[in-house]
Amino acid sequence: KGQQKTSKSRQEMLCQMKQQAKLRTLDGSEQPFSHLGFQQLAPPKLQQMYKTCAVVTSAGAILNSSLGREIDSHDAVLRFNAAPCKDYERDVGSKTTIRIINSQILANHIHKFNSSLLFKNITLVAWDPAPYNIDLHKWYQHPDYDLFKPYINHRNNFPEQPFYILHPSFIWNLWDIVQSNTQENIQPNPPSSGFLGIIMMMNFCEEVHVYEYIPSMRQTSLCHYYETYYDAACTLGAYHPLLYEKVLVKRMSAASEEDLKKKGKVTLPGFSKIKC
Ligand code: NCC
Repeated sequence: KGQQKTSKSRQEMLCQMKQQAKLRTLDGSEQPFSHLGFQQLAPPKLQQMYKTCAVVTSAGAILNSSLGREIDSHDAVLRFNAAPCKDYERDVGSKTTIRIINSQILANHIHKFNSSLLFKNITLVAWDPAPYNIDLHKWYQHPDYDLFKPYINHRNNFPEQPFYILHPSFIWNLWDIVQSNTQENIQPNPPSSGFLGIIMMMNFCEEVHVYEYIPSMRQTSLCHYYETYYDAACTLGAYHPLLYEKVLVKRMSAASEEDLKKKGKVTLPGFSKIKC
């Protein structure tokens, strides 16, 4: 009773993650990208290792957390899309090492991808929902939002800035892992940037500290800490299988009740620390 027969232990889930969620970015070795010169265009593979990392979600609940100092104490800090630090340093910190951006950021001019300081002097990782069957030709012709033209431009204009595109196989592998650990049928849409980022960081951090992904006692329907827009779906999910991602992250984590409640923080071991 209670325990479901099909549910894996924490260790088994971590092991599945380590074995099936190796980071993969577009390297131009496949068509149509090889023909388009992506082999020369893509930067050298990401391989720096960090000891401790922070993943800072954009949830409204991080407001009034005073977590900024703790977040900045990590060796690397991951942020999402257009989430700012300026004016929110006390709660979210001021250090950014990597930013995951969905293709709307590249395609939609309101985000000023080319000129905004949010996207300068950091590593960028972009993604777009490709078809589940990973038909790269179809994806290139019909991305959800056109990220390829802005990517090519940006790589040519700022060749020194590390800028990657997630390989769709990484994204859909993660979806498969969420589904394989969930009783219900989840929606056939990619995981949220938050989940992609958490698992990406497990690839090159010994310890991953995730803030306000699993909601703290400050849980609110305020969608983002940086704008006054209220929608509970931001925290629980509509398009993305967010709720199921969060259940999985919580099951994989080793966090005290206190860290969860007060900080909305869970800690995950990096792949290098998982023994299978
Ligand atoms: O909102 P978004 O995500 O940029 O948030 C980044 C990640 O933080 C986690 N989050 C956010 C808010 C909240 N209340 N609770 C949370 O747990 C999630 O893990 C989320 O992924 C995205 O995933 O890329 C998303 O992007 C926005 C939007 O495109 C960008 O902010 C750019 O404006 C999407 N919103 C819309 O398309 C309207 C959102 O669905 C997902």
